[in-house]
Amino acid sequence: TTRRPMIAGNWKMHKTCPEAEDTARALVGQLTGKEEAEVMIAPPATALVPVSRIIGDTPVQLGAQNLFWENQGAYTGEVSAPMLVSAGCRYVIIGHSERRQYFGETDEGVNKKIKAAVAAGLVPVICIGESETERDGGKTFSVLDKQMEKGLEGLSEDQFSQAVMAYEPVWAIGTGRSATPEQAQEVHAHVRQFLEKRFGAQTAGAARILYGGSVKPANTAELMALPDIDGALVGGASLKPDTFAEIIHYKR
Ligand code: G2H
Repeated sequence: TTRRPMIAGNWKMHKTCPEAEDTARALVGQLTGKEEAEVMIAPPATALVPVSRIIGDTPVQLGAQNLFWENQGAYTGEVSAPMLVSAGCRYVIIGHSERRQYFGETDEGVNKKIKAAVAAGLVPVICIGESETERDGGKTFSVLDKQMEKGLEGLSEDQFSQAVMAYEPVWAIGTGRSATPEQAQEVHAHVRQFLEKRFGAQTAGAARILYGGSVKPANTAELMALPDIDGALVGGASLKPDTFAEIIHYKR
């Protein structure tokens, strides 16, 4: 199976509309259109529409950072999957550790969000990861298994088929401390094994598993060289177009 790598930029709560437009424009200017990796950016919700107009039919894909699982209704402050589609999104990040940590997101909520995304035709980028205490306590695999079991509950092979997984060790997020390539590869192989048991060899072999957590130009190539790492979910280093373009062009 050949998996097209993916380099995704999670802008988190950064950039006003004009700042987001400038960044998107500069990023498009840095790309040749012949990138090996698929490129995705996830601006804050307010900037989705203006950024979508700028990236148009360039190779840059648009993603949202979150959604709510109902399509519409009295849910003040929330944004639904069909609304994201109408804003030009193809992807949506679901279950990021910051949402779990600061906004009480649970595996059950993640499960509903994945189903809502898929039903609307969005591709979910499903985040999982262990905390430092969990890793130090030898619980990494059991924590990830539980996140995947509950997060993917009731999902058919067909519903999962397009989904992207993202492994983000919480202790490596925004800390400058990245997982070693060996640590990351070990977990990615485990995630793929889980997917194989759950959905079969073909779907597991085709699934892209991204690594996230202090990815920067200096560590991208060695992470991307590993057999089960199919891309990166980049936070801080995706905010500057030159830096993000360096990551996208990691081979050179
Ligand atoms: C992990 C990552 C992007 P950073 O959250 O999702 O952020 O690259 O800043 O560690």
